[in-house]
Amino acid sequence: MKVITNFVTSAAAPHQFPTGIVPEVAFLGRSNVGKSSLLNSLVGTKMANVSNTPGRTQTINFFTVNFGAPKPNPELMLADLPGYGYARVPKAIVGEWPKFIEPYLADREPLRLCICLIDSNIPPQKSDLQLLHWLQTSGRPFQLVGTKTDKLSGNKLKQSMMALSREFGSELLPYSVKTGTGKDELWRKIREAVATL
Ligand SMILES: Nc1nc2c(ncn2[C@@H]2O[C@H](COP(=O)(O)OP(=O)(O)OP(=O)(O)O)[C@@H](O)[C@H]2O)c(=O)[nH]1
Ligand SMILES: [Mg+2]
Repeated sequence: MKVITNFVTSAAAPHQFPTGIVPEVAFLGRSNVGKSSLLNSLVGTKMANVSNTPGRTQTINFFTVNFGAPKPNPELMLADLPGYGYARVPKAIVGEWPKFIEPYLADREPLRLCICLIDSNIPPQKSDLQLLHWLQTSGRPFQLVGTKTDKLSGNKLKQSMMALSREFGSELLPYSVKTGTGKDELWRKIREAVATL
């Protein structure tokens, strides 16, 4: 499947969010979990900035997607969000997070699916549980994804994914941008979520 992507805008406040009715999918997770990398892996080109330094993405960055061929209207919007909860990110950045993330999650009308990224290499984190709880109580559909699965092998990966699924009360889809694991399955979930308007 050919994916055509275009950058739309970077928003640091709700009034800067793009208007329109294109169904939208958001990428959420702690700083450095791999949100921007996963978005790039899905669309097959380097659209979003990736970095070793946590806190790299500080605005909500919007990208349009068309499948197969360019069309007058986008079929899908992807939103790359800033991360939360990374201990080494300066307080100033973490402190800013809720100011525009929470309004985004609470009020964003075209939002169809929240893709919540969880690092498959580390134990469950309180900040992830808090986000999940928030999404569950607000009724936002979400899909958990376990990132960086290439760093673990065999039994270790299986055990870690099972422990995380148990803790979060929802299945995690394994993903690696290095090997491409999970890409087809995640696209299926996205298209499914977008089709049920
Ligand atoms: N081994 C491995 N490394 C990964 C994978 N995905 C991301 N990374 C690395 O993790 C680091 C952070 O990736 P980003 O995509 O910038 O993470 P982010 O969640 O967007 O981070 P913020 O924008 O700071 O919130 C980078 O060094 C990536 O190369 C993966 O599947 N496997
Ligand atoms: Mg990022």
